[in-house]
This record gives sequence, C-alpha cells and structure tokens, in this order.
Amino acid sequence: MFCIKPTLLVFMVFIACAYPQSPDGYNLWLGYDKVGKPKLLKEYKDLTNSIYFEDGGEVLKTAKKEMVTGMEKILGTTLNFTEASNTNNTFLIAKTATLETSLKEKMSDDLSEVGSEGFVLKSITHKGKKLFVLAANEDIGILYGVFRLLNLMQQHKDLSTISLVEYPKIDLRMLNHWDNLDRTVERGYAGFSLWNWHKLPEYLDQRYLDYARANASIGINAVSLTNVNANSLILTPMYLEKVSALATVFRPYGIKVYLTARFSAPMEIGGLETADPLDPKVQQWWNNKVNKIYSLIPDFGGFLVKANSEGQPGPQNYGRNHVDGANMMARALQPHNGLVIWRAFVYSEHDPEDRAKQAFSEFVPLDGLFRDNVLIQTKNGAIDFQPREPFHPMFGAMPNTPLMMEFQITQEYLGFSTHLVFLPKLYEEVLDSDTYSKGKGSTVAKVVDGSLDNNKISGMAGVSNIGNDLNWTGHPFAQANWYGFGRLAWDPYISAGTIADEWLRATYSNNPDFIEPVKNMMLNSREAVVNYMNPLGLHHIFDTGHHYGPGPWVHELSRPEWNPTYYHKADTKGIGFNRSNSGSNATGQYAPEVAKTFNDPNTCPEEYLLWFHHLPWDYTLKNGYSLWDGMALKYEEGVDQVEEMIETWNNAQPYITKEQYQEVHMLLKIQLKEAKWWRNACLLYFQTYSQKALPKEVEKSPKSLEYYQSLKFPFAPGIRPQWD
Ligand code: BDP
Repeated sequence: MFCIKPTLLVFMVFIACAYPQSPDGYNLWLGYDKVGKPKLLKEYKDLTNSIYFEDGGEVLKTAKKEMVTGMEKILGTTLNFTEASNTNNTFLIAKTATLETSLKEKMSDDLSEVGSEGFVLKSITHKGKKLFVLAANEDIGILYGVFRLLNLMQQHKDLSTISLVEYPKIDLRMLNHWDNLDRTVERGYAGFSLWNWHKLPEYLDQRYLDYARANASIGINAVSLTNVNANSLILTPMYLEKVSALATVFRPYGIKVYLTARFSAPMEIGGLETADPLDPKVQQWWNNKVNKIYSLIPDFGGFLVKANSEGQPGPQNYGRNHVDGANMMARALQPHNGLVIWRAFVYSEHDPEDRAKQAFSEFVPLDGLFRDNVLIQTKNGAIDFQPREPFHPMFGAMPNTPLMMEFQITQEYLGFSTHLVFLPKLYEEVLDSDTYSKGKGSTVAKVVDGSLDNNKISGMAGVSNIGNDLNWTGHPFAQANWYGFGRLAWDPYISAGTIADEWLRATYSNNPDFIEPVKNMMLNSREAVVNYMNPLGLHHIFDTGHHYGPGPWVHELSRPEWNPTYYHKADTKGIGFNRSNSGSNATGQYAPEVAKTFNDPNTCPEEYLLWFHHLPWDYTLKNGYSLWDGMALKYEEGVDQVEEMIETWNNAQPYITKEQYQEVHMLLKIQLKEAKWWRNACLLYFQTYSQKALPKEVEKSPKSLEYYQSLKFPFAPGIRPQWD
C-alpha cells in the first residue's frame, strides 16, 4: 500500500499553504493565503473575534469589503461584526469623531499626528480588556489602515503588541501611464493599455477595480491616464465621459484622475488660431474646458503637462516661458482645487549646452514664480531614467517651488519586462542622496517630501509598468517595482530591503529559507544591470529609438544628443563625458560640497566616474585595475551576477509552484543572454578605441562587432512611430 509518512505530510501541507492563491500573478501582492501556523492563527482570530466597523460612505464601505475579502482568506473563517460597538468587541474600527471619549483621549496624540490620510493601529488595554483599534481622522485613513493590517497579517507579524502610527509623508502619490488612445503604451512592456476606450463608458472591466484596489493597498492616490506625449482628443466630451466612468470606479479607493493636457489643444480641438498662454481667448478656452471637466468629474485632479520637450508644443512656441504656460492652466484649475504638474524634462537640439544642464538652466531662474497649485515634475536624474544617474541638480536648487519626483517604473532602460531588476534600490539611492542645499543632510527625500523647504504640497510620480498582461507587469518581479514605488511614495525613508521583504512575503512565501536568498537576489539585481549595461557612470548607450540592447556605436541621428557617442565620447585616448569644471561644468549646478566631490576623479564616486570625467584608458581605478580592465571586469561581473540569480532561483524551487519557477527561470535565461550581448557588444566596440586585450577573467565574444551592429529590431515593444 502507498503510504505517506506523517512528517512528509506535514511538510507537503506546509508547502501547499505557502503557495499564493493565484499562481498566474493576477492577484499581485493581494493573494491572502491562509495562515498556516496554528498559534499565530489563534492570535489573529482572538484579535478579530468580535468586530465593530463604523458604517459610512463609499470609502468606508470599500474598506470594510476589503477587510472581509482579505481577512476571511487569511483566517479561513467568516468575520463576526456587531451592529453597534459594545464591550465584547475585540476589534474596533472607527473614525476619531465617533470614538468614545475615553478612547479618543487615549489616542489623541497619535491621531493628531496622522492628518487626513493616516491611521493608528494599536493593541491597547481598555476598560481592563485587550482591544485592537484601527482609528483615523478620515475615511481614507481607515482604508489605508485596513490594507496595512492585511499586509502585516500576510507577513505573519505579531499583532498582539502592535502600535503603529502611520501617515503618508508625500501628498501626491501618483502613477503616470504613458497610454495612448489606441491602447498602445509608450515604453510599455506588459501588453496593451488597461483602458479600453472603445468600450468605455458603459463597459467597466473588472480590471479597473482590481487596479484601484492594488493602488490603494500601497497608498497611491492619483493616476494620470494618458501619455505625456498627449493627444488633445482626450479633452473632448466623448472621451471625458469615458474618463469620468473610470474616475467613478477609482473614487471609492481614494484615487483621483489626472489627464495629460496637450498645450495646443485650444487650436486642435477648440478651433482657436493660437495657443498663446497670454491670449485671453486661450485662457478662457482652458477655463471653460476645466469647468466642463469638473462638471463631469467633481474631484478631478488636474493636468500633467509635457511642454516644449521632444517636439511637444508649449509656451515657448509663442515666445513665452514655462511660468506663463503653467500658470495659465493653474488659473483655470485653481477654483476647483486642481493641480498642474508641469514636467521639467526639457532639452533642445538647438542648444549646444550639455543636455544634462539644460533643464536646470531653464527652470531654476523661474523658482518662486509658479502659482501655488503648480508642481514641477523632475526626473530623478538630469538625462533620462538611466540604470544609474547622479541625482538631478534641480533637487535642492528651487526652494520656493514644490519639485515632484518622477521615477520610471517601466524598464525602458533596464531590460524591459524581461530583466529582473528591483528598482527600489535605484529609488532609494536617489532619495538618500545629499543635495547639501541647506547643509549636510539635505537629502533628495527631504526636498521631495517638502520638509526641507516647508513646501505646501509634495508629490512623487512613477511612470507605470502596467499593461493588460495577465500578471499586469510582464515580469512577475516587476510587480515588486509597482509595489515598491507605492511604498516609497508613502514613505521615502523605508529601505529597499524592507520593501523586498514585505513584497516577497505577501506575494510568494513567508519561509525564511526562501525569503533570504531571493531577497538578496532582488537587492543585488539593480547593480547587476548597471554592471552589464552601463558600468562606471556610462549612460545612454542604448540602441536607437526602442532602446532595446546596446548601441554605443550609434552616431548618425539628426539630433546630436540622441546619439550614444555624445554620451560616452570614447576615443583612442579614453572614455567619458567631462562634466567637471574643466569640461561642461554640469558639476557647477550642484551645491559646492557636492560639486567638489564630483569635480575630482579621485573623490568622485566610481559609479559616476565616466558621467563626470573623460579619463585615459590606463587611468588607475581604486581597486588598482586600469580603467579598461576595470570596465571589462564590471561587464563580466554583471553577467556573473545573472548566473548567480539563476542559481538562486533554482534553489527556490521547493517553495514555489512549478509554474512560478518556470516563468521566472525562462525570463532569467533571456536576461543572461542579453547581459552577455551587452558585455560582448560594448567591449568589442570600446576595444576599437582602447586597442587593449581583455583581462583573462572576461569571456571572449563568440560573435564579431559587425554582427552585433547588424542586429535590427523593428518590432521591439514600447515604441511609438515617431521614434523610428
Ligand atoms: C524618454 C522616452 C520617451 C518619453 C520621454 C519623456 O524615451 O518615450 O516620451 O522620455 O519622459 O525617456 O517625456
């Protein structure tokens, strides 16, 4: 007879419980597995034995629904709610206004700290009994508190002594979708756009709701639906009705909708002859348009604008500046409390100045001139979402203007959705950078959350990596980047390690034998991609247009700063862009302490070396290797790191399903192939200048440079026709 040993049975049950509900990835980090540990389960059941959940509007109702959905799965039992609060309640969920006086007094310090969106989650002793309390000043705080509680349970945290006082450090926590009206997604690698414009407004896809749930669970409270390379049609009545339908789905989750506004819309859809921001007819057109939007969407967030950047129309077409343009829209939005998010991603082909300096030169003189409801959205670095960039010098340089951080979650320059790269490491590095604008400790995080300069409003945006792929983000691990962005927008001081830990537990398993190695793999993955793509401060050496794979040799594009050769400047003497005070002096845009460090190759952190310096091939690196050898070894290290990732994932097999293993394994194989492609192509190309042999540790390329240069990818994903 076939018989399973009891110990094996226990082991099998344990493994089965470790599987998330839906191995296809659709549930994201909201899979809510039943807690397998009996003691912990009992603790959770005791805490939630008798629940009073305050009744209220749609956000509170949503919070209650989410609690039921999540907790019933986690506990494997139905929840017991009481109509009114009573002394037998073990768990009380209520807003400050309805708390009984003695409880209110007990919690008043905490509640005064958490503002309108925060919450207090505490296990206290009340009238001689243990009471678990979730309290907040507003409905939305309760919703966030419910999601955090579920998340803590998913992580199997002990709640019996919990005392959590939480509130978002940043006001606007926003996703920017670069989705076109034809459902293609610029720089999107996870399928087509979620927004089915054709079927809206009548047909509301379940995904809209699941998308809102996921966002709210990590505190995202704003979404811009459309591409920054905007189409004016989105502002026409037909599309606004569709937008309104989406806003209605998102509202119960505390999410406001924003749209990208094309600056020339008054001409394209309004029949005006100009879009000059100082023309009263133009101002009136925007006022009317905005009024119409608010009549359909009373809580509309505002406009996100890309103007005079990469060919987009803007105020400069009429001899005006960014202040004129942004303030015109701000005037229209102000009566409705709407915001203008004006992007600082500008550079011009007619401006011979180093591209890295141009945004600063254009915007810093305008500090303090924007209206109160304008935020300037600034990419994390001065070029463009590279695998590594020093922080943008505008951070810290505009104390009288709220600077909103723009990170890219979609992996345009980080291997699309085929490479496993945990981006919170990148975000953390930027946020922790010290601008020195008000002395030591003036970190980018403090600029962005507004605490350094006492800004009235603050924001962080992430360019979304979401599409209609079954698992939302293409790569299962790219979900962690969406999750991590949300967590950092809520609190820019949380560590990448904490985020990885939380996400792994909520998504895969709580088993420490799984968590530790996989977490390390995630935390090292960003450095791996830097090593095999852009080590030592190299940047923008991607193939043209689609940015898929290496193209350091590209030099014939019409705009000089679109050519990789502009950025690496390799020649027989050496490599790198001299942005020091002996070169373009981009370093001069930083505070003197930072500039000093960057100016000298001996003090410049080596990860930024070739960003700021053009150095001879035999320049000696800190580890004693020549620049050429050191660079080649970095490329090799990147490839080796991917090999290690594959090994780590192989060892993780016992803790995940076969499908989960297989999916990431196949993707890692592609990543390895492409890491080798990067190493081989870049080293062969740079070798034509260095004329030096590769160090023996570096694997030789099986193919020639001509082969790599001949590769063409006309159908690489994420591109829009005008970038061809
Ligand atoms: C670049 C992208 C381009 C975007 C642009 C932007 O290649 O598709 O339109 O950024 O941020 O990175 O506006």
